[in-house]
Amino acid sequence: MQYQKIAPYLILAATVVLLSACGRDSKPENSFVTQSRLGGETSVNSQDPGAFSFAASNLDLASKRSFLVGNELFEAPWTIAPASAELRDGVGPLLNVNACQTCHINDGRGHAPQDEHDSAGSMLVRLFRPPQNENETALLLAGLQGNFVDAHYGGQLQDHANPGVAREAQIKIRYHDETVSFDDGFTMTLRRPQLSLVNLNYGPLGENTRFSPRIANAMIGLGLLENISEAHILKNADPEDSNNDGISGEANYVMDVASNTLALGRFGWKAGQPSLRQQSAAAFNGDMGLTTTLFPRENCSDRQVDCVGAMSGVNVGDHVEINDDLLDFVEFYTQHLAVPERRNVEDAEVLAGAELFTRANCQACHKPYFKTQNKRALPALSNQDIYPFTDMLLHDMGADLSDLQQDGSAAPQQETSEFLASSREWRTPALWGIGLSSVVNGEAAFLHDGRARTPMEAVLWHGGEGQAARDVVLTFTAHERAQFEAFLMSL
Ligand code: HEC
Ligand code: HEC
Ligand SMILES: [Ca+2]
Ligand SMILES: [Ca+2]
Ligand SMILES: [Ca+2]
Repeated sequence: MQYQKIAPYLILAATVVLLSACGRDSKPENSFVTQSRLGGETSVNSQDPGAFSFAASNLDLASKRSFLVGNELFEAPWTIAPASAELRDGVGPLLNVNACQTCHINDGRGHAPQDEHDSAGSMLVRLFRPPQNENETALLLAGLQGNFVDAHYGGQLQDHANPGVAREAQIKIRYHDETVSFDDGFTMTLRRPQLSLVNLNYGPLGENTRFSPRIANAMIGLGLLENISEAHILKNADPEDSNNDGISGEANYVMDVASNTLALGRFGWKAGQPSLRQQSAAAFNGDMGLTTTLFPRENCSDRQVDCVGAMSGVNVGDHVEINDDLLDFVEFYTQHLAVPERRNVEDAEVLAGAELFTRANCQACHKPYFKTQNKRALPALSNQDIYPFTDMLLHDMGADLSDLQQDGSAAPQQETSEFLASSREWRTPALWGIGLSSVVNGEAAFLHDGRARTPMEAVLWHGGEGQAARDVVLTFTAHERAQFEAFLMSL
């Protein structure tokens, strides 16, 4: 009797020993196929609409309290100055919205307007222009200037303003349907966006001003990405494509405002920000009209007189609207949102889908595995085996995804950039949590401008260095497409 009870365990133990002995699954970098804890020990088990809002599960209690303070600052709206809640005032005069969470919906991604009548509530439009003379070109080449911006409207379009100040304009997006055919004849309809700004309140845009529309990213696992060593990221860079695989990941180097030096870019769709602190301070400034020690000037251009003259929420004793203590909490919050665990990792269809992901060479850019470095100040984020599915590098994704011709014009347009990222280059986005995106935000959209309604649509827009992977996907049969999507939705 005893024997019967013990035997299955013996067999199981023997199998485990055998499996780990054969090597393949024992190394963390090879085990992404059945790995469910994508964020290492930070991972949480949830598939609810709140799945992206948890603190890293390995945070200690005191740190969880800091996280909650940061969460409050991320979620609650800021008010117009002067207000009684004086630590929380100073929003505007120009802004997109008055809370971080309005764009990062439920700590998840944003979306693009559904049609030309819908508002752009969780996205923004950056405004770039090409350099106009040799001096400006030299500044770009030296990395001293990330880009040049519109003379009247600055580097970002704010579509809201406080009373008494005119908003800059409204964002309108129209879509044109396009059909893509798989090799077996199955077709899918993609929507190509065409962007225009209407009701421009500060005169016409500069003749060469180009639009770079961007939806808000999901907030999960960002502190882990910040804690991958620069050396590990650069190991995958291959700017000249010396291994001849058609893929030439490149690092962005961007201005670190606090130290006034160039640093590896990690955040934003073009890796234009070096750290979560600077990205958050830039969001306070550009998206909400709130000043910090990193960005102490309101986001008004010199020609926006009402904006320059409006009252700000500078508190007695401070020179800025958000002091460093508050910024510390927001930084801590953005570092410590947990990554949800994968679902159905042992499901046969999902396992087959993982094979197809590898067959299409998606992992050439969407790198499954990194180990984070050891940072004493950030114990929860240290030494973690993580599976983000990004290389954190820039790739040329082709003309369809370029910042040029966004207005639908056919005339050739001069190149724009964000530091080293050209109009066609984007940082590989992490894929962890992607299968829960629409649970968290019912309108979740994909790619930098939210044109894709599903992860599969996002894949079908891959051009440039991503074209070969997309072309493999077009050969998939109906059953393979289902397996491939099952794998993506398991992430
Ligand atoms: C108007 C919408 C909007 C608001 C409000 C907003 N964000 Fe964002 N957020 C974005 C967009 C769009 C991006 C991508 C930016 C880019 O590519 O340049 C982004 C990117 C980020 C990232 C980097 C994510 C990544 O994966 O690289 C962080 C961190 C972030 N935002 C934090 C904040 C914080 C903190 C606040 C509030 C202070 C905030 N955001 C408010 C739209 C917004
Ligand atoms: C050459 C590098 C490269 C390859 C290969 C590649 N991708 Fe991407 N992927 C990117 C980049 C860069 C983006 C962002 C493009 C943009 O936003 O315009 C992206 C975006 C995505 C998105 C949307 C993510 C989001 O947050 O909106 C998905 C899903 C995706 N890729 C899946 C895949 C799959 C599946 C494959 C294999 C068939 C693949 N990719 C192959 C670089 C690559
Ligand atoms: Ca302000
Ligand atoms: Ca502006
Ligand atoms: Ca290469």
